[in-house]
Amino acid sequence: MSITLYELAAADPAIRFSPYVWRTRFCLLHKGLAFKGVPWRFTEKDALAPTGQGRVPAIVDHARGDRWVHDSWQIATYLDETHSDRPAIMANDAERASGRLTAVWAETAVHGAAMPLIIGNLFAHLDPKDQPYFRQSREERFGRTLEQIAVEPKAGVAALKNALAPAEAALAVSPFLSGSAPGYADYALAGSLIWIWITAPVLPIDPETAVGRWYETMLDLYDGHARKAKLMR
Ligand SMILES: N[C@@H](CCC(=O)N[C@@H](CS)C(=O)NCC(=O)O)C(=O)O
Repeated sequence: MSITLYELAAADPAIRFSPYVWRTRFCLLHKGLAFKGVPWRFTEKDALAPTGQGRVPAIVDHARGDRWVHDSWQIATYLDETHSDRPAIMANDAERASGRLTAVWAETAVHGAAMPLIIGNLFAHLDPKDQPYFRQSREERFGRTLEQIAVEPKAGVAALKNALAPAEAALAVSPFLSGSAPGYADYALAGSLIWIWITAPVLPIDPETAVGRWYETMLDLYDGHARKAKLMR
């Protein structure tokens, strides 16, 4: 295996649900690099000590002297720079700029809209050793209890659909956010939607929308790689 990928896991280690790790998975598949996912829990900060921080994704590139790289954006640009003999994830400045915009939009607007829908079910499926840490860090971040953040599934799905309006408009006129073929912008939003799809208590994406049709295509990519994800429902 040329790359080890540390990825957030639930109590069930087969459930790998981080949106940022899913972005990295797509980037590794795009590059055609073989990788092995290692389950990691929020509280296992020691395992990431070589990165000097406590978040995943983090990769170890065994073909490049066991080099550690963390952060989904840094990993994407690292893979393009270091494995430049393989297909580019972002071929030029324009693709890097639009890929970055989509990633930051997804992790702010889309994540913010999805949180009330998923937070209860997500918390219930966490490893028990992670639950106190997750509750405390998220309640501090949002200034409310998990129970106060959560909403009924119907309201949550509607808020998510509303937040996805920019992508709905883009995908009504283009097969992919990156144009005629999938690229970083697609991997960024797909990573976020896979996180929501895995953690939501109900099916969160309407299949009869442009986003829904594109999402099915993203699940089919690379031999249906993401379709095999284990869900929390
Ligand atoms: N900017 C980072 C964000 C990574 C991130 O926030 N990862 C979450 C998992 S989804 C994490 O590891 N959180 C650890 C924690 O909250 O302590 C990236 O793009 O990779």
